[in-house]
Amino acid sequence: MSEAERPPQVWRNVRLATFAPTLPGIGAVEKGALAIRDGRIAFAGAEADLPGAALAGAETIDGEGRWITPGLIDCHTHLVWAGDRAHEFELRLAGASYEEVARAGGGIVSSVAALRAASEDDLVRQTLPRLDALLAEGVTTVEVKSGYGLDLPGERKALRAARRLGEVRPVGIRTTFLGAHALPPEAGGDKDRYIAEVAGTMLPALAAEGLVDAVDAFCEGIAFSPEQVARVFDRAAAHGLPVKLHADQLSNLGGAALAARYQALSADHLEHTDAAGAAAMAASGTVAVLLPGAYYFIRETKLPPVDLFRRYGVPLAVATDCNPGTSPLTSLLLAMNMAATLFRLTVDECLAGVTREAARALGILAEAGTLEAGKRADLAVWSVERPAELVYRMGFNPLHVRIRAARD
Ligand code: DI6
Ligand code: FE
Repeated sequence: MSEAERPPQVWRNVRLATFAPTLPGIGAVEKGALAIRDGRIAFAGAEADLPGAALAGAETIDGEGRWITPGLIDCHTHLVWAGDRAHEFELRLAGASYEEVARAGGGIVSSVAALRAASEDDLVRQTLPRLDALLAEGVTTVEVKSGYGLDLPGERKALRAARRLGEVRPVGIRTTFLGAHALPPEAGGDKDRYIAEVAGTMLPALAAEGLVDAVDAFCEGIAFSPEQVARVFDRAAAHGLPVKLHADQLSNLGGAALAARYQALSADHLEHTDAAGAAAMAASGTVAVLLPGAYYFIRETKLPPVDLFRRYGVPLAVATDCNPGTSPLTSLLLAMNMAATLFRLTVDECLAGVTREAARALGILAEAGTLEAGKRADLAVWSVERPAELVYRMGFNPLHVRIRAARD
């Protein structure tokens, strides 16, 4: 039985955090009900308003006052990788910086060697425990970036493995091509030539194979310049693909403004973004994806300018950045706690940041991210008294049940 063939369900006696744009804050509905039919939300609102038709032929469930949120969305991960970087972690504990490890041939490039040596099956197998950890906390959609292949076969293998995750687990997978992540060792230091290959060969080939939902790049001194990123983005635009950017993580190269110039869905990290960058993002509707796991793990001290983002009205999302080098984090609940504690996001901002705003950052808000009739029935049901508990606790998982009722 496919998920969509399940009988209709009605949850009564629940509280809803709908995140509907018409309601303030988290869009709370106390004394709520939620109906699912054909894998879609048929009704989400006050139980008193539940139409009789929603009950026809439906299984009725007493939610016992539990809270229902949209299924959580992890909108920035590098989930598919091989091996681990625990040794590098030890080097950094002994005093080496992330940049020093990268310059010494460690870092991203060591994950490239491991990924190239792994088979597609291997990649799926090694990634599943990480995916399962996310799903166990109510995640129903995960963005997965490539960027550890850095050649056409490697990037293809990673993106195919990512897509397969969505076949073996009930989860939505959005794939992002991140060929411009790092310079592969065989490039001999020639960044321009490698970028020409990313933009001219890899991107068109992978897009033609239907493996790419969005295109990302790492704009940084240790990675690629704004001009090089722009060449990749121009090609993405020519293929009608939306872009995202690792921007202003370790220094300010004007990444946020660059992303905004290309109407990027999101600019991510942003610790070093300035007022001009925030203003540009607001004007283009680009979401600021905050990644407190990486901030914590590399002991960054520069805080992302959350107040600036608020002042200019930049939407805020929160994600794990799950990757082997700077954020081996497989808990979106903990990412919310870190965003609150380290970045001083409010509880409502954290919760919206892993639901509605994360959907916006992936360009899937019409389908997911809020509890509104017509959207996919991607839900998380929580055994909590108040939604703040999802942000406040550390290492505790109050998920009652996760529902992923329809395919993308
Ligand atoms: N920024 C990051 O934090 C990760 N990638 C990126 O562009 C790091 C990836 C890694 O070190 O493996
Ligand atoms: Fe990242």
